[in-house]
Amino acid sequence: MAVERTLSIVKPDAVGKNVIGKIYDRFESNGLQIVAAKMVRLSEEVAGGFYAEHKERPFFPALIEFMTSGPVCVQVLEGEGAIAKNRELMGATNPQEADAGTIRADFAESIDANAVHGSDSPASAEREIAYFFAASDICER
Ligand code: IDP
Repeated sequence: MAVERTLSIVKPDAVGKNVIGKIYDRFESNGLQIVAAKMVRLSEEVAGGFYAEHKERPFFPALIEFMTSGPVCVQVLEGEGAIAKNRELMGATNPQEADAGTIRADFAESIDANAVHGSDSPASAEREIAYFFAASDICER
């Protein structure tokens, strides 16, 4: 399997619960390395641009309100099959439907506040990484 990079976000609910380290441990214990990371408070403009594909969905205003409600941790994860591996570790979008032992099953309450984001395809990963990081921000390890 090819080594890939994917964009991950620890969302405001998980940062607020003080479980950043527990979530990072899921990545590091499962073959993913953090090659760039920062904590930021997203503006409405930045959050809206990130989730532009959902702009017409009914949940978009609530999503932006939530994503700007507190700081987030944004990181680039690298590893073999990193995009699918991260999605597997995250679990289903709705934590009530997420498999036991996944990040969302263990740390998230609801579909609105579901602890983490992860790119869902190579094209999204490329766009999302570039949205938050310059090439020079990403460290070779
Ligand atoms: P993903 O985060 O699992 O990739 P997406 O479908 O890309 O899921 O949706 C982005 C985010 O929008 C979700 O993580 C969730 O927070 C929110 N969301 C998606 N669908 C719904 C919904 O039906 N109701 C409320 N929020 C939703």
